[in-house]
Amino acid sequence: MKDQVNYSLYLVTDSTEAILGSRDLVEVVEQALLGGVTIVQYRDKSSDTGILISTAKKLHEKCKQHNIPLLINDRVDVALAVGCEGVHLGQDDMNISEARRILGEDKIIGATVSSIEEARVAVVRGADYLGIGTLYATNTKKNTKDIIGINGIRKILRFLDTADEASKAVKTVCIGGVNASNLQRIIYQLSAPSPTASKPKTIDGVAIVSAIVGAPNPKEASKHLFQLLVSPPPFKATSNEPHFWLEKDEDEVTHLLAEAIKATKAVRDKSPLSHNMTNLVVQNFAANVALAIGASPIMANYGAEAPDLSKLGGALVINMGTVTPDGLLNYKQAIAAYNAAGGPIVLDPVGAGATSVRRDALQSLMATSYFDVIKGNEREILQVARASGLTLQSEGSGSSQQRGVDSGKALFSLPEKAYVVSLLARRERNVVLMTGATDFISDGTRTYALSNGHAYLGLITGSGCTLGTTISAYIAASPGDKLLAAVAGVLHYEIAAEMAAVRGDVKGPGTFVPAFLDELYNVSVAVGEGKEDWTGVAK
Ligand code: 3NM
Ligand code: MG
Repeated sequence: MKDQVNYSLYLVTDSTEAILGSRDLVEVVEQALLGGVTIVQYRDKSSDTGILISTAKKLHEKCKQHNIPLLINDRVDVALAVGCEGVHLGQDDMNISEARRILGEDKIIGATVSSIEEARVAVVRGADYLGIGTLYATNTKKNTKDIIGINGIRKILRFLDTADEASKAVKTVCIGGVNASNLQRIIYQLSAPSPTASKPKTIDGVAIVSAIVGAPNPKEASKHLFQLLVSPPPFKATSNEPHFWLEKDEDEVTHLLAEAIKATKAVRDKSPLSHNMTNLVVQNFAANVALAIGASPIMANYGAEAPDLSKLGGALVINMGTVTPDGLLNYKQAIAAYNAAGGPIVLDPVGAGATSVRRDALQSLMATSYFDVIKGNEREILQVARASGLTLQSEGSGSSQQRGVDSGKALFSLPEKAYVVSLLARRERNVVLMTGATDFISDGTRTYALSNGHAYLGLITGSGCTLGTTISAYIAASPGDKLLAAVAGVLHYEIAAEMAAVRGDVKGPGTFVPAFLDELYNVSVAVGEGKEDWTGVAK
């Protein structure tokens, strides 16, 4: 019985004026049950014992009608009086072992945990499930101990996964700030395949207060949340069979190039919108690059425009090149719109390691967003890896402090780079591109090394940024396999650079820029119109 409990949409009640208002709690819970919540916790921190028991009895009646377990927050005595299915205990409540002695093996006992140590202790003491939080800051509970974010929850899940059998078996829900706008992303990010476990521990559910109890219509709200829970998120990446590190497998190269040609044609045929929220330095160049490859650019840094723009079938580029507090809010507004519409987003964390402001901005964006592609140079990607909570054993000899936005000296060997990129992509469930003389790109299962391009790209401004623009157009035009689309974008861009660099009229970086725009355009026309392919020039 106990192991059949469905924790997926876990309602925690609240009887305060701020959330419940003047409504009747029993009525609200009944609506939520009709909407599809799968388990209910009665949480009332202020009522007298008599009221707690009489309300709990009414709630238990309703829950039984729907065959849904009812748990009582904190009060083992109330649970006993009512005969409901169990209790939920905070860190300051009765010890789990004592509650177990009183309630017996059949009752459900859950525990609030916010750290690995608390999780370990709760499992040892016999908790059936863990409520892990606080995920995000919430108005519902102001005195929460720690805001641990997605990474904090991941760490606890990973710990449980690698500990004993009881830890592997314990159920988990996350709590704090979960609502319809972030539920799918939270589940998606907490369900990433693990590098070590073949069937990694994932979150079993989300615990929610205000998004249900405080909703104008708790039944519709629960129904909507349940629907989101069981549907794939709009931004879901296509998952493919694992491939292995590509050295020079001829078949694989032929396949990649054939796909790249299709993707180049698709950009030309569809002329997708490339919505750039980018820095002052590259706006003009990025727009020209987008036009040259056949895409349709818009430079729109105002987040309020994004809800409309996100519906046009294009992709968004977030380029942190000139981040400001205002800019960060605009990014977040735009990211929320594209994540909701399923429009792909490319994150270009320009100079992410350079200042604490940029490190914090990256951290904050990573914690609240899904990015389909993250591209950057070695130091930027290392900063992203840190923001994602990856601990890298060896970070080479150099310091990770970045000067300016140039790429600096290499920190990792080539196989290490490939490994970092694949680890990060697997963790974020997206595509990660680390640029350099050799580019590494991975979706966590397939990792490619590409070595096209020309040294002139390192001598002009915006070559990294406009590669992000190029990739955005490619994934907008070919969303089915984002890795192949991004690879195609890289190939188009870098092969055009090679062709430009050897032109007779190119004498240096200055003359390279217009020649590069010409060749981006020429590749697009030649491949897009099927006149020739460029497989011959790919290395
Ligand atoms: N416990 P909402 S956060 C009851 O972190 C509770 O342990 C938390 O409310 C914890 O879904 C929380 O409205 C409130 O954000 C969650
Ligand atoms: Mg408590």
